[in-house]
Amino acid sequence: MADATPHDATPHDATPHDATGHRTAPRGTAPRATARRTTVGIVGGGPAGLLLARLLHRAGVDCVVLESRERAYVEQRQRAGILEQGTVDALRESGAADRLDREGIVHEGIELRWERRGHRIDFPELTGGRKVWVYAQTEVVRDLIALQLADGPPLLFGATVREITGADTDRPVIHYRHEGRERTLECDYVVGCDGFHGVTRAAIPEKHRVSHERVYPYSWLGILADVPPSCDELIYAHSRRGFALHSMRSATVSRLYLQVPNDTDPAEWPDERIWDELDARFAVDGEWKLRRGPITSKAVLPMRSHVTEPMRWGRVFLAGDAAHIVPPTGAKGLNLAASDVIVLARALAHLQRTGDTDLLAAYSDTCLRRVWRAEHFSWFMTTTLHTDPQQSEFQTRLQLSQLGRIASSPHAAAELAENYAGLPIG
Ligand code: FAS
Ligand code: PHB
Repeated sequence: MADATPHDATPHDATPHDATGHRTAPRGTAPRATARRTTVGIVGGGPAGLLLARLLHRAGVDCVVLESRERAYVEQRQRAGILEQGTVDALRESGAADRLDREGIVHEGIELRWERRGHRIDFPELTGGRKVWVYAQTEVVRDLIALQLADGPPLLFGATVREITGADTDRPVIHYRHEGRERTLECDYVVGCDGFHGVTRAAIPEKHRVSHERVYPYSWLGILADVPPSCDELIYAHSRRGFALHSMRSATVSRLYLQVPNDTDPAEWPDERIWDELDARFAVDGEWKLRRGPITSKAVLPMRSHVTEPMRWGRVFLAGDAAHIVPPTGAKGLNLAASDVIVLARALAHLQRTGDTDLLAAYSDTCLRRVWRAEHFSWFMTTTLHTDPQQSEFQTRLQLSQLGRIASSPHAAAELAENYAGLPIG
């Protein structure tokens, strides 16, 4: 493998300059000109790229974010809903949590439901105080974009990265198209935060890149509905008809998911059919009732587990979905992206302060330990709670036994609670 230890670099003055060498747009506006050099080039303006930029900016490390989509598109993409303590702490440290602290909903547990019974998992009791926040990824992204456009570092929308060259040199270059022109950004380091379908992963030579993959034999049909949630905390339901999840976005908007076959067309699921099926899957003894309301969005989400190793090659790093994918049953995707960039920002700030590359050299191994823990937990939640149409009665009985064990053993419940609420980072 090429020398993957980044050469010592005393980060240069990377004030972004336009093609004529002048400083780019002053603080407070998105740069009209385009940057040509920076310390850290970040590909992708999703939660990973934006949080990394915020953390680096606060540490005085120059960076530029290149995002292919337009702002409106990035801000409306419906995705994750649960933030772990570590993610919330990082957003607070970077000054991006004001609205989260006003509007986020603190949750201290979840309910598991199966065979018409429910069992609550109490996070603080089982983890020594940890909890989670309900605050949609769309809101996290909105908050980070607003901060970055107001306070820097440069964030370019409509900037599509074509490729990264020089990954194993001390000057990797990002080649991208912006405002109709092919451009380059020379960096000390490049970080691929460009998601599962991005281009940065290809900077790792194929013969040195190992991918681990599992595709699940079912998908999720996710809906948003203008109806108050029928529960105070999330309900994860196992049923022989298939999995269902009751989440939320606010006191007036519910977010629900139900397991469907792969390649399901949302058009096959009119509102009435969705509510009837959810009713059947959430069925429980007692007074509980599922509130219905107008469904404002429907989308089918395939489910896969994926890990690319290593998460670094020379001076190019991968973070978030560019490096790994988890099925959303464990609410880990966004939080794993956040933990990657928290580790990376610490390493780059350490380099800037001390010139020492030891934390950077350890980045991939440090992150992969947590990635594989999250992969296992997401696989466990998915295979315990979903009913594969091909599964045997034996497999169903194993699932029911596991759920019964969690309900009867504080040790089994604590294992779930610790993983769900999030393990310490780094
Ligand atoms: P992202 O994919 O969010 O962002 C990558 C960014 O890079 C995008 O903005 C993209 O436009 C940009 N990009 C790509 N190629 C580029 C290029 N060549 N040049 C420039 N920019 C480029 N997780 C959960 O925890 N719970 C959930 O319920 C959940 N639901 C999900 C539903 C869907 C449909 C998907 C796809 C994911 C879901 N996830 C969920 C996981 C999701 O939240 C991810 O973990 C999270 O978005 C990861 O953030 P990033 O790594 O920043 O990647
Ligand atoms: C969501 O609110 O979108 C959500 C919550 C928990 C999950 C997955 C998605 O496990």
